[in-house]
Amino acid sequence: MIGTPTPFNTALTDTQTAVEAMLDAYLPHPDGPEAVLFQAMRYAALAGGKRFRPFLVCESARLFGVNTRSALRVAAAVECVHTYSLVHDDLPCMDNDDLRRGQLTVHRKFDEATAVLAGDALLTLAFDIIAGLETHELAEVRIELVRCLAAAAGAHGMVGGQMIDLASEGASIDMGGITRLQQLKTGALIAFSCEAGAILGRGPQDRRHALHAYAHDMGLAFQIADDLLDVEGEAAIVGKATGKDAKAGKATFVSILGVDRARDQARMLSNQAIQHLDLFDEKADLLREAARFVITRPN
Ligand code: GRG
Repeated sequence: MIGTPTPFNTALTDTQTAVEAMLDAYLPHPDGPEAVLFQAMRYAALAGGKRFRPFLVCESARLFGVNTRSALRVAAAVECVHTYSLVHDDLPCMDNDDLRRGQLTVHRKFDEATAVLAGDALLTLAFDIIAGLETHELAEVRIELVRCLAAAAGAHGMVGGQMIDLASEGASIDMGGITRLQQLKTGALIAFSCEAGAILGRGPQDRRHALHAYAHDMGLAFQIADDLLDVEGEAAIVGKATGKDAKAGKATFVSILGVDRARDQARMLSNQAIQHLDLFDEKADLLREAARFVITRPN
């Protein structure tokens, strides 16, 4: 999936391995009358995926000298929230998808009720992991992480964005509307992932703001790339059905701007994201690479 071994690809692969080991340790093993729920949680969370948000957590944490175990716990928590959102997004009452990360979606493999419960349990597991003493010795840091993750995932973040997305199907939506929708639906969790390192490392406000600005532009570039993959990508490589946005009559960056302008916009945002990192030294090079990766990724 990742291609030739560049420093960025190697670091992303290392994060994938480490976060998957962490998820494996925290996810319950199928046992007892609720075994199917545990099986579904493991099926969803250990199915691959780029682990891009965990990578952002780990790299932002490295900028502030945070220990690896703390960063990986937050990374695993973010991935639990992201996985829950995908499981629920795929349900028949939402996007009604059969394929995710190259395998059957959770409700198709198990059933709808199990998929709803597995998503719920992944979301709550995330907060259990973050609140644990091993995440940070200071309760105020753990509370800030909980509060910021809740804000990113909830009604004023990802869930709110999903609601706007559902409500705007078939409706006309302009560039401002689609930008806000995507900032909430995809951008908020990406922004939390980038800021989590600064929270863990108690970084100064100017560096936190710089990471926020970086995440803002990169999140939008990530979403435009996703819209382009839906138009141009092959399902076998993307790991999910493509061409869905146009079929559903959904407004996207590509439907509003067209393919060429959307690609230019993604490039511009990726460059702008990199400029926001100017106050960091070469320790931020992998985050600079990440901003390039989001617009060139194959899935
Ligand atoms: C159901 C509460 C709720 C929210 C759903 C994030 C989301 C909101 C839905 C996902 C739908 C989607 C395809 C959004 C586009 C951007 C996105 C989040 C893509 C998937 O993320 P990747 O590419 O996936 O990081 P992997 O599989 O690599 O983890």
